[in-house]
Amino acid sequence: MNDAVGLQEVRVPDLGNFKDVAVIEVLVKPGDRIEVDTPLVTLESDKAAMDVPSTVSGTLEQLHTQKGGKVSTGDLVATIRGGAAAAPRASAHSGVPAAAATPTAATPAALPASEAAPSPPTASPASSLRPDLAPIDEPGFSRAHAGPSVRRFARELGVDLARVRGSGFKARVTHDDIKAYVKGALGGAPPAAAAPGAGLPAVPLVDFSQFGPVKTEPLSRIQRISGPRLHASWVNIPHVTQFDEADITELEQLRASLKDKAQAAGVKLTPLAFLLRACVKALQHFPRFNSALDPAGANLIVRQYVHLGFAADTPHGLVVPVVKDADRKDIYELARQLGQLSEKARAGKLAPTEMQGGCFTVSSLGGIGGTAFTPIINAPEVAILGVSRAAMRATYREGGFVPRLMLPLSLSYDHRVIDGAMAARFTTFLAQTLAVPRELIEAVP
Ligand code: CAO
Repeated sequence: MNDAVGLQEVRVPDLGNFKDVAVIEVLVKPGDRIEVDTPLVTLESDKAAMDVPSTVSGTLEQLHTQKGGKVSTGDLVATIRGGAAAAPRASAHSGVPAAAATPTAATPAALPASEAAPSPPTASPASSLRPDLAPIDEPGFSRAHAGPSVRRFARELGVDLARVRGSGFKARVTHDDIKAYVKGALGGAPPAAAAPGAGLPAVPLVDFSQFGPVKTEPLSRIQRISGPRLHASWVNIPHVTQFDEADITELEQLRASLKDKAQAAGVKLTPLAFLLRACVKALQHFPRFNSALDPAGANLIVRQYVHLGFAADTPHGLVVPVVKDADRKDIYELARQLGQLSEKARAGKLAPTEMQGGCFTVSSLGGIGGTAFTPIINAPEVAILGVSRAAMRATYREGGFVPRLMLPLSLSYDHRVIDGAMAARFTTFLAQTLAVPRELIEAVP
């Protein structure tokens, strides 16, 4: 409702079925000059972000909501003194572009038409004047977590949103982040790292609730940290996975014969300890698997030590403790370290140093099941060994089928560093080593 002394109200437009939508940004303050369509606040539901633009021009008298507040259709957002109301629009909503008022399934943030149709990089005056600002990567820009007014602002300045690190709620990019980014570029400071996924084609966003009930569960802290790392490895490293099988019939017999003795010494002798010992031997034989590519991709850094990581499934998520100097430990010491580190991992008590410095990782799902999988390399390592569940198989030997316990191996490797022939030699060596277990229990020289 608008009064006679020139105060006019701006209310939340029709939000469809949304109620109590969060106000995540307040874009104006009392005393500001407001034009028709000036964004006043940004709202975010669990499906979309939208600005509430002013429907009148004048001076902002009062804001009736604040950052962190909740609003629903028709709630008073602001009172504006003087000026004129917007001419009526074709849209049924009070001055809100239809796209902004109705979040859709496939749009991360409801955008004004100018945003929905991205302009070519050269269209931005700022980017053509400022060589420091990289051209806009459109898929990355559209995926960036930012409200429409921030998007508009970024467009005006020629800033690629995908490159701006967001400081807002859930890493949302704010106006201040854009300003800081531009200042950094003007001052020659290196721009913030690109958001994960920048430059990649976008995956369609779907409003799952249109098909049935849903609930939202936050990722664990570990998953939030490891997710981008796994993604970085997946998109940066050309992975190939080599599959093989090791005959561990004798290894399991030997392990069974040593189990009680080990247990009396307080050690659980699982197949993983034997695998680590066999991996040490394989890494010593094929030092390239114990290397890392230098950042320029021109040299290999070959480690002269062997620290082995192993994936551990914990209630908080996947972690990779590292057994340091695995090449100096015998099978019992490896088993002891595996036990201690696994226990700490499950209790969430691993120190950061206990997860650093790994050269090569073993990911064993053998205690759970499965026949093979394609593990993701734990970058900057160049290979990872996946181990699945051993099973009795009929194996053809010396003219007849005999039952043998076969262990599936899945070796993923960085094809820039390791070629297929070397990977096949590595798994063959590993399989042969595991097939002669007596050598695995010998004292370490
Ligand atoms: N085939 C058949 N049985 C196997 C086996 C295999 N490959 N590997 C282990 N087992 C058996 C063990 O012998 C043990 O049985 P017993 O108690 O009768 O001896 C049982 O499975 C459980 O072993 P375990 O899992 O407790 O011990 P482990 O040393 O093999 O593994 C650890 C330890 C920490 C690696 C494991 O608990 C774990 O977390 N695995 C999951 C790793 C993971 O999530 N990888 C995926 C990463 S990518 O997302």
